Amino acid sequence: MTVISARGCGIMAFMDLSLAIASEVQAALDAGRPVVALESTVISHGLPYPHNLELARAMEQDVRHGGAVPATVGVVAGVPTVGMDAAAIERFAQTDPQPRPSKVSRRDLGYVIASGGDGATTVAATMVLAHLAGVQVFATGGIGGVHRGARESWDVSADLMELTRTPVLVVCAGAKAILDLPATLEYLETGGVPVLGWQTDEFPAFYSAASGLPAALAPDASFVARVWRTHRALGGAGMLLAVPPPAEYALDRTVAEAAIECALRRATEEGVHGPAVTPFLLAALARETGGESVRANVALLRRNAQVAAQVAAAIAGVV
Ligand code: PSU
Ligand code: MN
Repeated sequence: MTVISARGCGIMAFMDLSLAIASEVQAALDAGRPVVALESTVISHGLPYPHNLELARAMEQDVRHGGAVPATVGVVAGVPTVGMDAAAIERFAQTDPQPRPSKVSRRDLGYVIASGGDGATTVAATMVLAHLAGVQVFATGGIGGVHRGARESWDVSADLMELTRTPVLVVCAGAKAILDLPATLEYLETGGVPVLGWQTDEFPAFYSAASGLPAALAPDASFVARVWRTHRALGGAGMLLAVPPPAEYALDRTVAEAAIECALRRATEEGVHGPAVTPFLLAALARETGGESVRANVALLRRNAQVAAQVAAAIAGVV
């Protein structure tokens, strides 16, 4: 592995892969200072414009306020990038440019890189690139999981598999209630992925704090850092830290559930399947709840960025 300086960013070259790492990110990694990775699918496919752009900027600010360096991850014109610049983030957020960045999970990385396109990385693909760059902590909204009806559709997000193999600590608000949450937790248990709850022993259901499902209570960032180091020393890979959504933005559980039912029905009626399912459901939910789901989504993403910065600082040993 060699590191060559380039315009404003370093290029880390692996055998057949060059990774662009923003110089600020590389400097922090070299000095052992905290870095928090952020994903780009939530920008391109998770939230409507302009909320997505405001959110991308706000999350970077939140990470900085927490004393860490943000690294938004994506494939920019065929270049896998850890620490996208403002122009790239803006392009990924825009609705107009054609073609739009594609949604890129682990299996799609090679294709989008080889074809020189823009790729918005999911949780799985962001973990892959963050880990190659040496970033340990990643903040997102919700991870993908086992979809309802997976027994017929086999729709299980690649995020889950990635957590079982790639050592990145993912800070999230649990998995969206559009999913089968008990089945998602079963998968994570089988895969040896610890599921910690941030100051709670309940696994959050994204739009609301309550799911009735368990998480392992983590009282503070230094505790999370100790669990992480031990998990890694034992040969473990990914780990989840689930943060309940801020109470003032949380959606009422019955309202959320009704909106989800409706969104799922429409997805079935319209024959939506594959990678299109999650973006479709998110957009349908936003309409169903008159934008309330988007406000909740933004609030919890920002909270997760703040918590991730604290945890990254504890892992780096700077607090
Ligand atoms: N959950 C959200 N918002 C999102 C996603 C999930 O609340 O934007 C995105 C993430 O990028 C996640 C992906 O990795 O959807 C999962 O997609 P799929 O279910 O197709 O694996
Ligand atoms: Mn899927």
